[in-house]
Amino acid sequence: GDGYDPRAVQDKWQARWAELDPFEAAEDADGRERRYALDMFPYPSGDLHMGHAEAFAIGDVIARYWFQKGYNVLHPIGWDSFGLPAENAAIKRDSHPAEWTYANIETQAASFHRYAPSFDWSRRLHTSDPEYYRWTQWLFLRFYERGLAYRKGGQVNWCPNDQTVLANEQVVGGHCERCGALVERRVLTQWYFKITDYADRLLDDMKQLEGKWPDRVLLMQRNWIGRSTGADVHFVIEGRDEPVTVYTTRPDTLYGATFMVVAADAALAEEICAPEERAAFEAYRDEVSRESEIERLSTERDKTGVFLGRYAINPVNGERIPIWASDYVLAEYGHGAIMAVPAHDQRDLDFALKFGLPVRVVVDTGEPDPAETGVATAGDGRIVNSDPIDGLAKADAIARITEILAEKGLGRAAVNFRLRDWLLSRQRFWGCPIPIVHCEACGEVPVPDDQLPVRLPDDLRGADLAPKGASPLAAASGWVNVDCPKCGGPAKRDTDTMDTFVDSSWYYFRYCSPGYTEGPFDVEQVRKWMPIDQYTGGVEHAILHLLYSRFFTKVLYDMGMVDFTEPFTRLLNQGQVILNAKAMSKSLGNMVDLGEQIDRFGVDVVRLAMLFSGPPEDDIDWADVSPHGMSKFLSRVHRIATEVTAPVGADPAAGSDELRRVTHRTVEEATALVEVRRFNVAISRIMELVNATRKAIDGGPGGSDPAVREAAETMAIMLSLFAPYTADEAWELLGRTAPVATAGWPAADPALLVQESVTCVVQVAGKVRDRLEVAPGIGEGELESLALSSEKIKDALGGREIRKVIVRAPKIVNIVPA
Ligand code: ANZ
Ligand code: ZN
Repeated sequence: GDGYDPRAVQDKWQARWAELDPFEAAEDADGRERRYALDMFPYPSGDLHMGHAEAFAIGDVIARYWFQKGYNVLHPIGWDSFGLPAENAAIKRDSHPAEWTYANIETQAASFHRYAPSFDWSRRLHTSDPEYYRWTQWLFLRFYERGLAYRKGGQVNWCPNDQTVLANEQVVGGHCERCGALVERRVLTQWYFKITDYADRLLDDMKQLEGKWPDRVLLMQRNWIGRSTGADVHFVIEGRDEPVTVYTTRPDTLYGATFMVVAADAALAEEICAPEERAAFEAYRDEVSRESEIERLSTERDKTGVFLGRYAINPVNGERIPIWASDYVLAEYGHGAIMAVPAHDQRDLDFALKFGLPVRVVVDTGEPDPAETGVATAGDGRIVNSDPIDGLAKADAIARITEILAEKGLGRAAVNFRLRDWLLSRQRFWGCPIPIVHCEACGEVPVPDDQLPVRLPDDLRGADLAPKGASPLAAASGWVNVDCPKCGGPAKRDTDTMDTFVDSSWYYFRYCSPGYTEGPFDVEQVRKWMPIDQYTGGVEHAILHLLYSRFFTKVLYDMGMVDFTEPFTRLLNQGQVILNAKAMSKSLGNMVDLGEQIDRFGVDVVRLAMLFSGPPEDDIDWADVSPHGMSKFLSRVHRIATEVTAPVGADPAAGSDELRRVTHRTVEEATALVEVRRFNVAISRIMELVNATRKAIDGGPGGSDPAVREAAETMAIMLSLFAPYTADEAWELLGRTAPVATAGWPAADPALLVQESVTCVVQVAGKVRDRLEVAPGIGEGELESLALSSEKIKDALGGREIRKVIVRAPKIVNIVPA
């Protein structure tokens, strides 16, 4: 363009900012209000990509806006640097995972410096640093002391490729979330966090987040926790002392239960199976053990199952019903056994029709017989065939039958959650070691706080880390064998490492006092900075990371370490950057390279193109953005800055009123738009101001008009949120001292926001007697007194009394004399 080279400007300012460091948060309370802007910290896999560029541009607009507003802003950065890819890279390259990890961190840090988010670099942290994971271990021990970290044996998801256990959340459609391998089930003893103890609070505290978090995220959290209410009902089993309890959300349908189903993989099925059915049962159970939970819950699949040769007694009518085993009942939900009501539950109906079991309608919904249509009737209606509750509607029937069950000791009201405890052990190397020692004499012994961190050994590398089905740490005998901290006898370290979601559940606390050595964070600093005002990141973290962070915060609250229960006051999920309506991926070969885009167009153009393409929540199709258009716009701003000749400090009130009105209206509107995160529209307002300023220079008062300077300075400050390099260059050209980033957000002068006056017609007895110039927003009372004090009106009234005054502000006043 015309003398504007965005890349040269970028290089110049990047070097200067390195010295200025304008974004360090102030340690001491200096009277300013604080704001905490957090971006989800990156995983160091290679260099930054387009997705990072978008997320961090959005988070940066918010932080920079707060800097301009004069707040004391905390806007930190760090790395989520434990995890499998580093380990896989180390195996391939015969190196240590730390080498790959920290090299990538440096690459990303350098790219960030160029991309210029307003980070406080002094607070940088890496979760794989011993100074960080020391405190991850400390927190684990506090959870352990509270009974919130425990070991149990049970069926777990096992990835045969990564040779590690996976949390339920990491199994997507029956496959490993990371590598795509078909997940198997294994019985293993593993560490868990007891997040289920917090299920109610995780649900109820979402009230604090309504309207502040995206609705769909709240919905996903709610569904994941999955609270349902109903009743536990006890069924006596013929030939067994203990009754079997089932959980049902529809106790009103109890009289319609025609069989019972036990999860094929539940211990109960194994126990009660009659000898003559055992062979068939065991064959079936082995089949089921290879199925994923998703497959099992699918309503599309043909139902399968076996009869267990045993009967249960329906507690309310004494009916004898057969007990079956099937895969559609899950061992780990409710009690792992259900009462089947085929008339009103589709899964039960499919099963009944397949195996010739009876179907009995107990709710008359007015729909045709399910036994004939094959469609269960799940809606409300009148209860029938259920003596004590006949005639009642669903809600009343549920209440009444639950009462009856409770009175007779046959059951009670119950609540169930879909949420399970958080499986946190991983049989991999590059993670935070679990600070527990196993002693033959003492059992599980926590590593004392003063012996933390339990460091990862640094002599394992390459092939030592290859998956073997047990943690690679088990092979490091020098590391594993220790003296028991309690009795001094021979003991072994726990060889599992923690799920990396543990590391990311508390990093934002650490940012408040990153060098703190007395605990995970300085309680006073957290009190000062938190909760976080704005959290920005991808919707892929809508469930787990946010749920786990909320859980950690509540535990810290219960420990008295923080005084709030929700860590993230506001949440923004940015859209994806896509290409030609398709997600970018390595496999599709349609990745747009961020570095290359920046080399071609410069950082400001890339940032602006992202932010201008639409609201931050929407996907950006990179095929639709116009870097050239953004480039032209920035060179127009640059040119205006070179053409201002009015001196610094010139009183704008002496300048063009017309341009000043545009400037102040732009400030007013852009501020409101930034507040509601409509950055794209805010940018178009700035573009309009640029147009108006261009016109004022070319065809109006010219560059010496102080109003032109005011407009140019205003656009530079506002532009600093979106295109910081160009903004600083313009600011300097305008004779101001850099950086513009903390120049102060402009305030709109209300007087300049008022539209020019409108003409009000004043009538006496229907005749126009005067015309007044008034403000368009004038109040009725003010307009009436203005009209009555007019000399012309007083003359027209000639001393007559007034019967009525009709005011239609701001256009008409009609005076009716007596
Ligand atoms: C009888 C019944 C009649 C049911 C009816 C539903 C409708 P949510 O809302 O998900 O909690 N159920 C209970 N435990 C189960 C398990 N371990 N595996 C699979 N299904 C199980 O659903 C609770 C309902 O799911 C329960 O209510 C039970 O079926 C089934 F007209 O009991 B219902
Ligand atoms: Zn011991």
